[in-house]
Amino acid sequence: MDFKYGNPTPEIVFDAKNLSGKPIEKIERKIMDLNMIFKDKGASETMDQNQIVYEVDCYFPVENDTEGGLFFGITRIKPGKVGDEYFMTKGHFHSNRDRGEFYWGLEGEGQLLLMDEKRRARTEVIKKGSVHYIPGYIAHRVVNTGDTELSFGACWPSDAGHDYASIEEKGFSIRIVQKNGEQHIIKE
Ligand code: PAN
Ligand code: ZN
Repeated sequence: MDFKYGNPTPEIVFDAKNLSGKPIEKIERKIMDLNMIFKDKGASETMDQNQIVYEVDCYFPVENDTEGGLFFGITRIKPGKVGDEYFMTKGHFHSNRDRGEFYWGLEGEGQLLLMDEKRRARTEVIKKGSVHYIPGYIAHRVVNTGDTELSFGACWPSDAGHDYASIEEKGFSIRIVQKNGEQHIIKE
């Protein structure tokens, strides 16, 4: 690594729309990848399976599983609903449960759902300028409750890993739905 003082070229640059610079890994999640997470399976099955729900641009400066390293990502969630439930990320615990993470809001507005292993859940409003510390042992998911794209940044340890299976199996204990034009939290 070059430690020259004042190197004018940053490794990567970001805005609310993308990440660029060094090689960036792009992940797309479509309705077909997310049928299991929404409550109304009938509604998701009738939608265009190729519709993109969210995209993630990731910068992995070190190998996956490196102890002491960090990863960086920008997630953009489209506005939309499956039935009355807003578009959202899959959500996960970290495989190495004690690994924490920072999220910060860039554009749009939504809710960050946080749930511990006893399924106790709470929410934080995520919007431009909000910063969220997600401690270890806490599952996290972001829901776009607005009518514009919601984007947020994330930084997590390179040896955190993602446990999606627990969430696919049992879900979160709360969901965010729209009723009479307003957002509501419902318990599972
Ligand atoms: C984030 C998430 C990203 C997409 O970078 O991976 O927002 O959400 P899902 O991974 O739940 O599909 C993060 O939390 N990394 O650990
Ligand atoms: Zn995470």
